[in-house]
Amino acid sequence: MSGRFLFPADFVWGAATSAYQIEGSPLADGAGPSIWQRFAHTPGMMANGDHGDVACDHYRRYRDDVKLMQALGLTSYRFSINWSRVLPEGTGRINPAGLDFYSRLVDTLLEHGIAPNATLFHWDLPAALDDRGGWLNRDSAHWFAEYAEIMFKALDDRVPMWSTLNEPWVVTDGGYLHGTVAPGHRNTYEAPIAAHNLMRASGAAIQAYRAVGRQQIGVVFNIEPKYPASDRNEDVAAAARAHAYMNQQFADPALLGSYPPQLRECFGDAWPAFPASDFGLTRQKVDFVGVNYYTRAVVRHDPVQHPLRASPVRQPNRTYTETGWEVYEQGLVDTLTWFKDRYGDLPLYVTENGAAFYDPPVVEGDLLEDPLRVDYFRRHLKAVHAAMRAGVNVKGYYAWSLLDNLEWSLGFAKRFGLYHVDFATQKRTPKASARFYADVIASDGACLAP
Ligand code: GBH
Repeated sequence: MSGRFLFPADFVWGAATSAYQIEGSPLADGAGPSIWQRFAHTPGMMANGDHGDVACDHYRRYRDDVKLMQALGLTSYRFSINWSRVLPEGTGRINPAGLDFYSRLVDTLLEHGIAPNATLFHWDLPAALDDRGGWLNRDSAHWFAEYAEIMFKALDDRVPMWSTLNEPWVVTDGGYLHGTVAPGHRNTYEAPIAAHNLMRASGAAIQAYRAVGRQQIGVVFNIEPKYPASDRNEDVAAAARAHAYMNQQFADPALLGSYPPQLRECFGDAWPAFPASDFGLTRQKVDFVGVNYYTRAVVRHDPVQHPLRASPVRQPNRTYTETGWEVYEQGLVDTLTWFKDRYGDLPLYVTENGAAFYDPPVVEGDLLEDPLRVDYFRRHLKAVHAAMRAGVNVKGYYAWSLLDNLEWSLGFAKRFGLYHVDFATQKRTPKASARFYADVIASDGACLAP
């Protein structure tokens, strides 16, 4: 048995989910509606008319789902909290039943030896706050800090790892620039404002944590390396713009206290003059950073694409997943090393990594074979190890996702789960990738060696 792919004994092995994608019962027990509740019930927004009213029914089946986590051997579980369960109007009045759901989930995880990793915001803003301008309102930083402090006071004695935001880029690019996710706006002027307020909110929540929290807090970014399609100057510059927009627009204000210059160049008039004093708020000491990695992009200059003047180029003879994303594990090595080079030697977690592929029909008693997903996980776990050998401080890995779930506006058809979910019966069936991941965890990665 080669020791080449052995991970340290304290390496965190996890799986991730998010509230609106799995919980169902979005209005149960006094919860208020979120913008995803609203968006998913707006005709035309969701593939196949899908919505999160039931999803994986995790709100009622969470005890069974924790057993599935235990069967994998997970040492940590990353979930998100639906803000409007706890604060139905987003601020002010607390709904004790909503708080209690997360308290029971946390206790159940701990009873099964699984460390809770809680994300405060995975895109489901309370609808009542959207009615007050949502992330375009500068008060959003205070609203978020108020909610965060309530959660810290309720759960920090039992939750060792917190994140403020999941993937703010998706919120602003999809939610404010292109309208593909909630709240569904298409406005070049709004996107940078929402982005800035999200990072002010993250900073305000971290400040609140330093006053009342005792464990670890960080923030989670989606990072996707951008490689130029050729070595021509215009393609190199296009890749740099795409990189600044997706990978630096959020991490730079959080970790360096500034924005990369390409953003002003792309947004022009729509780039606001942000008060210099805001960067003291955005830049807070974090205990770790979470990196969500799925794919890379190869980018060319494309003058008609507003605002980036850049387009992705499809690569011939490569494997693409069912969401159209290239399988490219070297991008994870490059991402982790880039992060360390730019932002310093912070503890990093891969907080999401996974792939949608079509799975064969479930046959009772047979293992559900998903060889492309197994291959995806194998390649990316080796890539994590390669980054660690190159000196990056990666402390854990979370597979996306524990369960097939609501893939946002793409609906239930795109399946990322280690466990297959039959959405008609709620039956969970392990895929071969679940067995593979359990073997990786049980062997500390030794089974990855050829
Ligand atoms: C994550 O977002 C989310 O956190 C999670 O909720 C979601 O279910 C999961 O991933 C799977 O989607 O090739 O030009 O289309 C993913 C963020 C950003 C990753 C866009 C892929 C592809 C760009 N994604 N990116 S493109």
